[in-house]
Amino acid sequence: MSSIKINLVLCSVILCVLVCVNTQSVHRRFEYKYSFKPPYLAQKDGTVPFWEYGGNAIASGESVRLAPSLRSQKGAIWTKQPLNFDWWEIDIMFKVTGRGRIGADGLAFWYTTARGDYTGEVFGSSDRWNGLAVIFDSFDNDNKHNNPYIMAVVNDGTKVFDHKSDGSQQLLSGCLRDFRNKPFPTRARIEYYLNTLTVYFHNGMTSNEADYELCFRAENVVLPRGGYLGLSAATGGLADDHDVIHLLTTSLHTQQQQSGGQQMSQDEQQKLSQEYQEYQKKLEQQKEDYRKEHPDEVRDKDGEFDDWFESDAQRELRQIFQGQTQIHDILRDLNKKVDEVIGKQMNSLSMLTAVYGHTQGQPIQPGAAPPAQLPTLPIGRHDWDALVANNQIMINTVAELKGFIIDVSRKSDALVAAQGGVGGAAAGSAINPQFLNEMRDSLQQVKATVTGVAQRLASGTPQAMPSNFPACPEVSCVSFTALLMVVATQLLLMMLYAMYKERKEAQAKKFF
Ligand SMILES: [Ca+2]
Ligand SMILES: [Ca+2]
Repeated sequence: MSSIKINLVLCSVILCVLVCVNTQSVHRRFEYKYSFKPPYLAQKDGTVPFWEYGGNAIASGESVRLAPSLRSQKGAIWTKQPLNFDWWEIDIMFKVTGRGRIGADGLAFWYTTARGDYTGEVFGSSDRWNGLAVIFDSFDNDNKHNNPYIMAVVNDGTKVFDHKSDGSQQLLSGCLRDFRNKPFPTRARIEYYLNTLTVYFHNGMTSNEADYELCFRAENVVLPRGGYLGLSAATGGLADDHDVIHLLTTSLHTQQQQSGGQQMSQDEQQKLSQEYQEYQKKLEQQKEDYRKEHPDEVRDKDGEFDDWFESDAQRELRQIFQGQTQIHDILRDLNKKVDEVIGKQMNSLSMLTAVYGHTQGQPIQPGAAPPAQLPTLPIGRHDWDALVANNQIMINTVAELKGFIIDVSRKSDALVAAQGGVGGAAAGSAINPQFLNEMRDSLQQVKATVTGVAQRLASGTPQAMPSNFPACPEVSCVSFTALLMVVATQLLLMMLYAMYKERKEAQAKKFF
């Protein structure tokens, strides 16, 4: 027995060590040479340090517009150097915006062995790529109502991307997410570590950095080493603006890689830091030059308060979204708490049932709480009765509520019917049941009178009267058909009058 225990303890210790090693072994390093971000994203001459762009792409200090919202535009941006590390995490902040309810074509992130075209066929880049594409496809080419869609497509340089089916037969994995026209920039985090590719997505509905959700995770993904990073976008008949605000690359290293790498690259690190400082100096120099050349704008630049102001509409929108975010957080907390309360209630209920069964002398079921704990519960017969009585009261109240709701529903139905009548007074539904009853009574009376008259006519016709005698004795000189016609005319007049009256009343009611 003791040997088994020792084995168990040993196993758990080994597991713990393994987990600890696994989680602690990731070393992260920000790679500025494979990143861009505002401010001063593009330099004064329009270049982006360590990157090259082309096609219809335009870089500004704040973002890179890969493709503007004009028809048939294509553009891309690529790193100058291939990656010198195997595992990485890339965070892309982007905005796809357009005035249309649907947009096109989309944006793509690339990790490929060679830099692609600036005006290629696949979202602005080359087809038959060797490596990975993470595509944000806005337009639904196959009309399956499954776009905007985010997908990863791995290619070995031989496959041609199938636009007609939106790549649905070629994708590695993907998720349906709307990334167009969001209040805040949308974000994607693409992680490739130990041959596992994971894509997280931030839907841009909040400004909270932690609101990433998993789009997909794919294991055993083999990508070629030393690829170039790129971003591209394209428009078609429909067009969106495709703006990338930042691309931040972090290299991921295992423990062994880290120790080996550090020994190896002392010189290289020095060289890199020197290069970085030179770049910083160059930037400072450029800023200084700018100040000298534009003395009027210096005061503004010193303050840089222009960006701090916002219009009323912007403020309102921001406040609405902040409020929504708060509501969302509170609801999430509430949900958690309600779950806890329900769990506790279920526990108490099962315990109560056990106690009740015990006091009634019934055997406690095997699944219930252990009997050893029962006497410690401070619930007596009296409490139990009170609980049952309370329950009964609640049931009665619910029944009353139900009755009340049915009553209200019936009344509202009647009201709706009456409203319908007001809308179309000529319709038969405008006549209320009371009026119909009155009509029926008067019709009955008329019918009775007519029958009486007919009987009298039938019985009162004297046999003595010859058939050729004009049928106009002292009793009545009006024929039966004429009488019926008069009655019918009268009825018609009555009905018309009643309908007119109804309509007037309904119109009067409208103003209450
Ligand atoms: Ca498409
Ligand atoms: Ca589709």
